Amino acid sequence: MKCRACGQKAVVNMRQHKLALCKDHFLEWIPEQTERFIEKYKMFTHSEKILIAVSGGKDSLSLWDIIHRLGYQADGLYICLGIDEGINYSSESQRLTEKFATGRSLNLRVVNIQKEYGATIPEFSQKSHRGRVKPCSICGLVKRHVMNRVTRDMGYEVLLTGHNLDDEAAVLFGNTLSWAGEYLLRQGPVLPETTGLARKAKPLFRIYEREMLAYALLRGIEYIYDECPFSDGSTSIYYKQLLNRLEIDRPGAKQAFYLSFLEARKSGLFAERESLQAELHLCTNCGQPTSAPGLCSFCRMMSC
Ligand code: Q46
Ligand code: ZN
Ligand code: ZN
Repeated sequence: MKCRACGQKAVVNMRQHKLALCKDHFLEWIPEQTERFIEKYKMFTHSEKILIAVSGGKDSLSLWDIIHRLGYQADGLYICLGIDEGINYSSESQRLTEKFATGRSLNLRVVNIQKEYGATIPEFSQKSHRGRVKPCSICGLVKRHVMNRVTRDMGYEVLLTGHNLDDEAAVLFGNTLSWAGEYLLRQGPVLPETTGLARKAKPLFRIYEREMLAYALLRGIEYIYDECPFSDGSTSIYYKQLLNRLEIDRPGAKQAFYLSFLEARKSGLFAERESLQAELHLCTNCGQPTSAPGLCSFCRMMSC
């Protein structure tokens, strides 16, 4: 297989684009594509202050690398969840994130959940569910709260996350299986700022996971190979596997599934629902939005 741009040996073949590229051209192509999507979906501009949520994994560190190469002003936010599970998951991912930032002279903010809120994520989960279920719902709640708080309070205009196309397609697949209208309405590459909530964008949402993996490896980015130990057996991994099976027979199926959803929504698939959108209230303690008056779920959990 030859690189379409220069005829040298290709290292990546993207069947969904009918495009094979050599290392150098692939490493140029990914930031070019990302820039194109940032502009097309009006995610943010060069004059805005950007915060990137980084976990130490391949997607978020590669995103920071790309955004930096494209000349945007972006700081990183690492949230230490206090997950150990015998593999030092949090401390190792923090070490790699700090190494990445230091090596490129980038500004990294670190929020340690245990230091700031008195317990690690597994400990919070133990308290609320007595360890019966995985800590993921609590973890998601805490991460969303902290990311939004830091973005707003530190004067950033937009928060970026490293979700790739496989992540987005798997979430969409789950939401479609249960026709979760509220979630389908909110899923997209850019969530505009609303009262109490910062703007969010996912610049990698059109890039396949395997390409992000190739990017991280070819750029020599040191990231944490282990997934969070609590992600084992998760439904999102199962949905990703199902979609990948579909992709083998029909290259581009994952991408078409997600993009045709965005198109359908744009042409009014959920128009009626949108006008009925539930009224949001602001939490009386932290000021972030909540569906019921009074405290938001994060502040309720903290007050227990
Ligand atoms: S939610 Fe669950 Fe993830 Fe939190 S506890 Fe780990 S797997 S990190 S995206
Ligand atoms: Zn080439
Ligand atoms: Zn609150």
